[in-house]
Amino acid sequence: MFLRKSGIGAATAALLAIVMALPVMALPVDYQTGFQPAASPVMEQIEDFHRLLFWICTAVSLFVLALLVWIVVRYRAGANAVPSKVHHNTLLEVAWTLIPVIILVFIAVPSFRLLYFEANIPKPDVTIKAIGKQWFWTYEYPGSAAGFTFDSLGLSDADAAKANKPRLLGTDNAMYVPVNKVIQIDAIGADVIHSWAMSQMGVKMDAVPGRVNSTWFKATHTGVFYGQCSELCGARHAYMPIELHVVSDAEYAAWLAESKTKYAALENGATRLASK
Ligand SMILES: [Cu+2]
Repeated sequence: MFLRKSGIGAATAALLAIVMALPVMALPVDYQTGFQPAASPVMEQIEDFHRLLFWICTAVSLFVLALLVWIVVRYRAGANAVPSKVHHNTLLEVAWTLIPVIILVFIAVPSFRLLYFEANIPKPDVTIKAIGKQWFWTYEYPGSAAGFTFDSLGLSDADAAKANKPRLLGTDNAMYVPVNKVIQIDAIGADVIHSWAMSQMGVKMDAVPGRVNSTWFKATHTGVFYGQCSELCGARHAYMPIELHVVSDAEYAAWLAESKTKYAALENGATRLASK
C-alpha cells in the first residue's frame, strides 16, 4: 500500500529502510497520569507550566486543608463552648483578597508568555495545510511544481495489526516533516469543525470551515508520533487519527520525491473518497 512500484526503485528502497528504522514514540498507556514525552519546544514549555501549576495547586490545597483541620479541631463545640461573635477583621479580609490576587498574577505571567510563544509562529520552513473531513485528513504540501495533496485515512483494526501500527492511531498515508525545522500547520475544516491535535508537539488547532487557523511546532527528534481529531465531528470522529513521521532532511527530501510520484494522480485538489 504505502510503497507502490514506481520508476524510482532506489528511492523506494531507501524510504522503506527509513520507515522500518523509525522508532515508535511513546504511546498512551493504561493508567497513565503524566503527559507523553515532549517533542517540541512548545510542549516542553507546556510541561514546565503544568509542573509550576501543579505545585502551586498542591500548596494551596494543603494550606486550605490545614486551616480546615485546625478550625474543626480547635473550635469544635466541646473545646469552644462559647463561640466568638467577631464578624469583621480588616487585616484578614485584605489578606485573603490580596494573597489570591498575587498568586493569580504569579500564574498569569508565565501563562501569557506561553500563549504568545504558541501564537507567534516563527518563519516556517515547511507549511502544510491540514484539511479535516468527515472522517479523515487531507494534507496539502504546497510549493508550485513540487506540491501535492493526499488523504490520510485511519486503518481498520485488521489493517493496523497487519501494518504493525497502533489501533485507531495508524493511518494508510502518514504525513512527513523534517526534524528541527519550523512546521506551520494551516488547519481548515471542509465540512464541520475538526481539530488537528498532536499532544507530543503541544499542538491542538481547531479546523473550522471557512477560515484558516495556523499553528506550529518544531520536532526536536525523529520518530513516529500519533494524534487524533480532537473536536467532536460526527459518527466516525474517533476514526480519523494523525500519523506524523519526523525524519532527517535527507529522508524528508526522499519522501517528497517519492510522494510527488505516488500522489501525482491526486493532484489539483482531487481527493479520493473515504472508503472505510
Ligand atoms: Cu474530526
